[in-house]
Amino acid sequence: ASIKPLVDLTKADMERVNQLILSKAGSDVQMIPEVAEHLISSGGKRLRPMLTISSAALYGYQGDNHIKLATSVEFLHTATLLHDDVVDESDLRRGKSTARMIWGNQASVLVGDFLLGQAFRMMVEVGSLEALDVLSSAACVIAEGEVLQLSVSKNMETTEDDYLSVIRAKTAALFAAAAEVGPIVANAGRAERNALKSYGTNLGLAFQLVDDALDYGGKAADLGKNVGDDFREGKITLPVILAYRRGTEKERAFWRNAVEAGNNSDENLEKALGLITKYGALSDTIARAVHYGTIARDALAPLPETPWKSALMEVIDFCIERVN
Ligand code: 2DE
Ligand code: MG
Ligand code: MG
Ligand code: MG
Repeated sequence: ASIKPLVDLTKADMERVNQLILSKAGSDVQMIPEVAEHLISSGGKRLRPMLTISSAALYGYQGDNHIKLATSVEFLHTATLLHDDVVDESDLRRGKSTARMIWGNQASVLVGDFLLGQAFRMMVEVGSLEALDVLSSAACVIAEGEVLQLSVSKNMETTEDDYLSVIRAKTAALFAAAAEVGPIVANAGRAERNALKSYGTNLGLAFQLVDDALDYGGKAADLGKNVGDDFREGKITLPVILAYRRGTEKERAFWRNAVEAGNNSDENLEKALGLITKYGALSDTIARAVHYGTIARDALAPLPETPWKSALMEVIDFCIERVN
């Protein structure tokens, strides 16, 4: 599966989005475009703004407002990444040094704040209070998800439900909002909005489940991020929850020592990976991604058969099969 059909269908609109991204990242304060463009031009997939463009097109939208909303969505996303790499103390993203490694944590947080502000200004330009409501709510929910994640970090008693609440908030909320503002701007009905919202939510859950599997099972060269970052951080993701639950008493003691007491050496990462493999925790994590992918597919099923719909369907499998 590929995102090529979606890329091809959204090409003309995404060129306009990219123009707007560059212009709205501009500032007389030189450091702002410098830091912003480092991340913006680093070869991200632009998946979220493509969801906005396509979900508007799906309902026959003809105007220009979807361009601004898609740009807002990408700015929200970029702001969260700048902040995320500070919170996670990450060194690598998209195969490059993170902004915080080059310009420092302070610049990363502050440029993220600038982009967040610009995102909201564009939403106001669009003038849809409903779109503003959906996207501003998503921003709050994302932050809530990150704080919830922080509050359960290094806690091996974290449940699968806790984990799902975290990823629903920190990742799926933005996918959902990106997909829901399309029908909003196109003046589609409530049922259509809910269909796209459900598609976005479940696609986002699948996306993060795969992200969390790749953090253990991926290759740094594909990922553009370091493998094992989640382990080193004491982040409790589904692969860890499953391996811990299925482990022997001795193995469970290993997890508590490694994660709760922070004994996260490379040797312990290897051992963790061994246990995750032993208990099939990565393939079960991917199986959960497939499960949410099916729900995303069902959400789109009632829509008329168009190239847009099949492109969005294919994105589900792409997100599940992706290696970066
Ligand atoms: C990705 O998780 C989650 C991203 C949300 C980050 C949001 C923050 C709050 P990962 P990767 C930090 C900021 C909120 C705003 C600006 C509204 O697994 O593996 O850490 O790509 O992602 O580092
Ligand atoms: Mg991170
Ligand atoms: Mg994070
Ligand atoms: Mg991750």
